[in-house]
Amino acid sequence: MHFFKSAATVALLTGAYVVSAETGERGDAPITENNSDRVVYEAVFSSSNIKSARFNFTGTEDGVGVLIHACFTGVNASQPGPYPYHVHDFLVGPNGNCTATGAHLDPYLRGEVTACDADAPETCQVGDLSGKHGKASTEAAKGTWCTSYVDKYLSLNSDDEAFIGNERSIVFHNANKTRIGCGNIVLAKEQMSGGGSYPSANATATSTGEPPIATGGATRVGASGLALGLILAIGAMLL
Ligand SMILES: [Cu+2]
Repeated sequence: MHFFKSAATVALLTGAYVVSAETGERGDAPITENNSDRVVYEAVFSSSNIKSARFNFTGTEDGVGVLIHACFTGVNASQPGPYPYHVHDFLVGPNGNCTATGAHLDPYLRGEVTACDADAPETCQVGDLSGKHGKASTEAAKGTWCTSYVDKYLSLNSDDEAFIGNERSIVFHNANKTRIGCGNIVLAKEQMSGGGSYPSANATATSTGEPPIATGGATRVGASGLALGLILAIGAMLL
């Protein structure tokens, strides 16, 4: 066990050494904790340039970060891709006005000047989802394109500066950064029953319709975590 810990420390130090320091005025974004997988936020929207965009945000089994599922359907083929998308500061304005959403969620004041380095996501704007996890594919102009990932820097807790539930929105852009669709992030489900903070993987974390949700993903994470644990245990015995 000691060996693995040392290796991890070396990897961390090496990583820190090569990463460029485009950190926020207020420092790097901290990894968030206590994000319950019984809480679900959603953003669903359409516009003249995108038939539908659906986001589902939920906590994770271990409470670290936020699990995101997103699907984009029917982007107008005249809009150049791939498509950046972000969590923005404010709600959508009257008549679907995306300009009203303001800038990207950036509680650590990192700014826009230098592009996000996906290899150092803690240095990126918290709301820069496509910077950290990749832009939406042009496949979304031919049909539906979906993605799924855990973002370790968003929060589902209202006392966290990276909270996405306090009147935030999602904005979908074309490759020229023009805002071609936007929608508000709203609370879809909050299930507080049961004893522990982090229920088992088969706990209900469903929502209305697509995209398909956390339950399966959380189970898979659990299974692979178990497998990893076994491999580490066997490795330790061999040493
Ligand atoms: Cu944006």
